[in-house]
Amino acid sequence: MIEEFKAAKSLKEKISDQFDEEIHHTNNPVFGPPKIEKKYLNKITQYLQKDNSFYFYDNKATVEIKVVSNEIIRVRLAPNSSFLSDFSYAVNDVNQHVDLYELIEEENCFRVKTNTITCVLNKADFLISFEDRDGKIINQDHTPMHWEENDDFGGFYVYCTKQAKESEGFFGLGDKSTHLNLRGRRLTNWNSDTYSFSFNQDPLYKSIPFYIGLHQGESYGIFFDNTFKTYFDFASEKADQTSFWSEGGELQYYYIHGPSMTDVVKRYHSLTGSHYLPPIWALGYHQCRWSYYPESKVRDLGLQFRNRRIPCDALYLDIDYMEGYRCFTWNKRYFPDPKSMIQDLAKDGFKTVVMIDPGIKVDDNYWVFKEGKKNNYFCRRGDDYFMEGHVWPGRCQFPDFTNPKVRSWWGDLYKGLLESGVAGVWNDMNEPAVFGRGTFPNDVRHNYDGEHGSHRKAHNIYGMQMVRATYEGLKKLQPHKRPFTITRAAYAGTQRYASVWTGDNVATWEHLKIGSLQLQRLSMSGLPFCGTDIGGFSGEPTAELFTRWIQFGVFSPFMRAHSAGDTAEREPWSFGEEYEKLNRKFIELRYKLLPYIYTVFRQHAHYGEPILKPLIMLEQDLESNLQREEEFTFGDKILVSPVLEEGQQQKTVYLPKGNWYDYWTHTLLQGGKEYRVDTPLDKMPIFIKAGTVLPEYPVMQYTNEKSIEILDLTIFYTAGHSESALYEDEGDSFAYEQQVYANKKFTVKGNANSVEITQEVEGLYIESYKEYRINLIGLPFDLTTVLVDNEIIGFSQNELGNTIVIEKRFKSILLK
Ligand code: MIG
Repeated sequence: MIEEFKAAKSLKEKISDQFDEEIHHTNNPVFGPPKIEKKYLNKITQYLQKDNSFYFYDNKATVEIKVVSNEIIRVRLAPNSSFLSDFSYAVNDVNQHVDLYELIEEENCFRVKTNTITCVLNKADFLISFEDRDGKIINQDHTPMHWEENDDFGGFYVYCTKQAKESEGFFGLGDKSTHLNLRGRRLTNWNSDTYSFSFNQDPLYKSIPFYIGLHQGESYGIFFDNTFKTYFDFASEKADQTSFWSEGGELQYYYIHGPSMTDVVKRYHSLTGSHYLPPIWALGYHQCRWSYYPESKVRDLGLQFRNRRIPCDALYLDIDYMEGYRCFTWNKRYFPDPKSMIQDLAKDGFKTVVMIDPGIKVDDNYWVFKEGKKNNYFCRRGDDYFMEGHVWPGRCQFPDFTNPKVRSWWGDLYKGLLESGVAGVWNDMNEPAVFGRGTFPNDVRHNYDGEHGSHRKAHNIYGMQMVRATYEGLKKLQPHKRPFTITRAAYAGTQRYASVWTGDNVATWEHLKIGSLQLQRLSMSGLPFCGTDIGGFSGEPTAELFTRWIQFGVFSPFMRAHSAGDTAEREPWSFGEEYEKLNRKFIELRYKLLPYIYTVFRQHAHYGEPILKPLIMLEQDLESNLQREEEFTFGDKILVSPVLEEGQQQKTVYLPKGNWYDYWTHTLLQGGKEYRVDTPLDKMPIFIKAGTVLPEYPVMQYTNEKSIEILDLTIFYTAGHSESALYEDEGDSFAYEQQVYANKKFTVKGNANSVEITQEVEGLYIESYKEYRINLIGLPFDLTTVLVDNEIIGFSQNELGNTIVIEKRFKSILLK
């Protein structure tokens, strides 16, 4: 029988006795030091409760089980019973609302229970499992948690091995360039600059140690919050086991309950934060290249967009705008008067986004270097030398972004750029990348917000802390503007500070496919504002490939074309007139869909809804969907299946259950089966969920170019009850925090011979338009009467069907 410890003190005493027994007397070397070997948790001998944390002890190690919310439980292991400090760059909130929790001791186990889940700890072997409310085991240890002392660096290698069920699928883990289902793969998290990476190459730029397991329609998540080099083996080495382990730090993970995959992702966001609502211009089309210079070239680029009537919101300046690649300077030969140039571009509706890298040139005549040196802001090696390495500017030192003082200094450095009118910042090379040796050596020291550590501990969060400094700086310098930042390296939680792109891809059809996998995966891994370099960074796309990539770009959360400097021109018009027309058509589509896209971002910011949902998230109960990876939705209402093959004139598309309308023809299709869809180059398969109220803006050359006079709402009929949202606000300010937004909920109730549409509006924002033009698609009856708030009004017929124009604050419409 287990002896219950009532006071924390007695367990502490027990733990320190344990340490005393282990002291080795070095002046009496009769025995060699103990052999280093893996050690496993043993029989549970004692336990202790402190509020919502429960401690279990096996005479040597202690495990903490903490109830974070009704659906989230955190597990931590302290091999010698002393926990590391409870600090995380990823997690915002470990003390969420919990309705109730309790500990139940049974003969063979302990049960830590909330009203939704139970964490079961076996007394005999310390195996841990998680059960749902019905007692069904969702996830369980295969082997007790284990560790091995690290003789070189101190601390432990830590391991957790769980059972992998037969046919269980695994998803998540960030930017991995492999199939959506990770089963059968072993992957590593170690941020790496991987120019021209290939399919299955690993690791890449980002480390997101979060995955979702899915078995027989039920899912759960595991977030292994450990910033050291981590590994995941998804039934690869052994078909019945999934393991994750790390080279240091603490074995600390969160079990996140589902059973819906979307709920797992939302709950993961409740821990690590969601992406804030970006400025709406960040959702337009962006044009980038390494590099647009000099000034005349940039101005010409802007002119071309406007003359050719191709919408565009942002132009990017890559490293060549700087003086000798010195961050926060301008090359005055290329850009003699950046402020005037940026102002003129702004008059034409272009935002200017500039690159900033972490490497600061070692140059005693360069103010940034001087300030950093004077204040001791640069990273140092184990023996106190400065961390020096070559990057674009030549020999560089690197700010320690894990030091809050350095972050605040770095944030303020943007002052000059913002005064010149720069609207957004692009942080590159922050894995960190160093020419030749790849990244920093392990002995580099970091402040780690006072927690201190070597580069082994800080490597995976270095880029995140850099872009955090950037984000916080922009926010502080321009408190009324939403920052726009983009980063290449990331760790879990980076979505609070930046959008991401997938780095240096290649202009091949295979890379278009990889990009689609990466963006779907990033979206289910908590980094929803993501994009690829449209067209491929290195190499030359054919005209057809570029157009197909633009099409995919319309449904990429971040839509930016980018290319390396040694490639041919890569603008939407670079491939001749025929293709220019096609590219324009699809960029215009992005702008038409902006009110929908913006609403999807709001739903992410507010509720943690993923932006892209791969098909498996929509129908997770169908095992056949485990293999599908080309169809995904953008938000809940638009499903696409980008064309990913050369010369493809038709493609097979699977539509999940429910009814869907072909966006182009308005043909109604029944879901739950596959269709052969025509895919000439001027089309990509796009489907709208039946029941949707889809808002569309008129095409503009950039967001907010004109005030909208009438808003198009297209109602895609279905029988039964469906809801849609529309969110609008000022687009670039924080006025929405004072309720200056218009958040609308449309409810459509369809019957065989009538449709009722109701609108609820919340918020104080006044839209520029006064009316809606409502287009009715797929009514199953001939329209004879339209009642708006109980009054009869007229309707008209156009090529799309029936149309009514009504005042925007209507409460209900009845169609008969
Ligand atoms: O060593 O700034 O991924 O987007 O154009 C290459 C030049 C550095 C890598 C980025 C790419 C960017 C390029 N950069």
